[in-house]
Amino acid sequence: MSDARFSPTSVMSSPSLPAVTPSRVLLVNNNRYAQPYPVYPLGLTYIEGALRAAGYQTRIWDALTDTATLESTVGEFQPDFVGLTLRNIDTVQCLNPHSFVPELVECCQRLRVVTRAPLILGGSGFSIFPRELFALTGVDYGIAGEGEKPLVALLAALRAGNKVDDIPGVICRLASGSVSANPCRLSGVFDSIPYHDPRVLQAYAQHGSLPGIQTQRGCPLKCCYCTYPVIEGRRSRFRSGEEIVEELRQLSAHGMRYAFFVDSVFNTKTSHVVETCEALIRAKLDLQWECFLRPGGITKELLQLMQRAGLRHIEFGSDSFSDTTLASFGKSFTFDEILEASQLANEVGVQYSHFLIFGGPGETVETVEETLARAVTLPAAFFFATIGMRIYPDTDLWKKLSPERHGATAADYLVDPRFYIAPGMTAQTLHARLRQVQLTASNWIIGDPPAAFSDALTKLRKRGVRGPMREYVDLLQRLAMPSS
Ligand code: B12
Ligand code: SF4
Repeated sequence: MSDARFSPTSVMSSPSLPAVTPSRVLLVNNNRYAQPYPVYPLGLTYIEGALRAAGYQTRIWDALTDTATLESTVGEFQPDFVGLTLRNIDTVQCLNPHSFVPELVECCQRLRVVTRAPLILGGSGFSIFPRELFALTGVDYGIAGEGEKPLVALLAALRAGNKVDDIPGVICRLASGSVSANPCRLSGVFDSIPYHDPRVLQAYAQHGSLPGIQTQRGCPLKCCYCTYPVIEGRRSRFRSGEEIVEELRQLSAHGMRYAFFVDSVFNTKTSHVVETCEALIRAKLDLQWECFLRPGGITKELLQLMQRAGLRHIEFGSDSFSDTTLASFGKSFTFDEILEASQLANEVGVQYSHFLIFGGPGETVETVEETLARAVTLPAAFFFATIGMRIYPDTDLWKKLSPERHGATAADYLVDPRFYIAPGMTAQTLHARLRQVQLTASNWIIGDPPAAFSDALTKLRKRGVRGPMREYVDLLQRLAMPSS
């Protein structure tokens, strides 16, 4: 494949490839982050499924689990295109931030040394800062938002020498040298079928990862900090119960017994939960799962149905137990609903955790104390606490703060993770307060779990122990608790 054919500045006049030319696409996952456990590259499985359906040969190179180097894989596979996924931009730890962008830039540079294939970047992290990451990494193309159809369209256009600057979500350099970024156009339906490469799936299972499944895309709600509607769109698109069962059946056939429903919120629509769970009950799969739920609109009957369908653990995206703070975060429920959902989960015997954000807009010392006092009233609950609110472009928080007015750009917020902390508190004072709580209660994790906890969990998982992290937390966190 000649260099000129795919050079980013000449795509519009490139000659077409003969139709018989086989095309190989290497898919690169550079995510080595293993907190809270290594996360299976689900986005790439959907991309791989779409590429295979379109007749491409594919291979995943995974930084965490591949024993072959990136360079030797490129040498052996000889890709015509390389697709890279960027999931995490940084660790989202206000007190100890670590950006993954330099590692991605280095990965692109390594690829440039060993291949002339065009580099195409996508993924959830990329979709939050597409123009900025496109510029920083120097890749040839970017695709923001869901990637299956746009990537297949992009590769077809490149192979045919056609224009690419009208494909939804695509970012590219034009012949003039300027950058074109097309608006994302989401598919009306969510009908993608992932391809689970047994090699990658098993390697992640060995590392203690829970395989993911997505039952819907999009979130219509408007929490002030949230990037999910930016990544997936605001319009919900649901898969049918039968499709979901089919995908879980595939995972089950690969020996998976526990899965993670990665939907931003599984219960955006009660009828979707009912349809999915009824299909799962009919299918009698030997598989349990966990999911994110919003606390509003949960009934005992719904929880029992979910439990019969395999639900073992709920992660509530509650954010705060203070109604004042919930309202200023733009949440659509109140503490009474959180309490009721927690009590119901406890009553029917489903474990649950609450994700909390301390120090966001509207937070005061009083609301922090209100949240801590109310946490004690939730039966058998577990808490994951984050300090500060990461500020992302295109969110209500961004609009409210308008960093541009103060001379900052989105690029500044990409390379240097920035967090909102409400007036009257600092990340340090919040951390000190939460540490006081944690020292007397083993059901709190602040930020990432301690390294010793993650190591112990990985060892358990390697011995075949599966299930939600929460089940080992009481014991393991005591083992890992720092002495100070
Ligand atoms: C579920 C989830 C989790 C679960 C994962 C469970 C599991 N077993 O899989 C848990 C809770 C463990 C988790 C942990 C973390 N998460 Co998380 N998580 C998510 C969530 C909600 C869904 C991810 C997902 O699987 N989506 C489904 C797949 C199919 O979509 P996708 O990966 O985006 O892929 C699509 C497109 O992006 C695109 N695409 C993907 N790759 C490629 C490649 C190419 C070439 C192309 C063209 C397109 C393309 O096409 C795909 C199909 O349409 C997202 C938010 C969101 N709505 O996206 C956050 C999200 C990915 N997480 C995020 C973060 C930060 C984390 C943590 C660092 C948080 C922490 N401090 O603990 C950890 C890191 C984990 C790790 N080791 O990597 C951030 C990442 C961006 C950022 N801000 O840095 C997100 C976006 C949320 C946010 N805050 O904005 N997470
Ligand atoms: S935090 Fe959850 S409910 Fe709120 S907008 Fe984001 S995905 Fe939707």
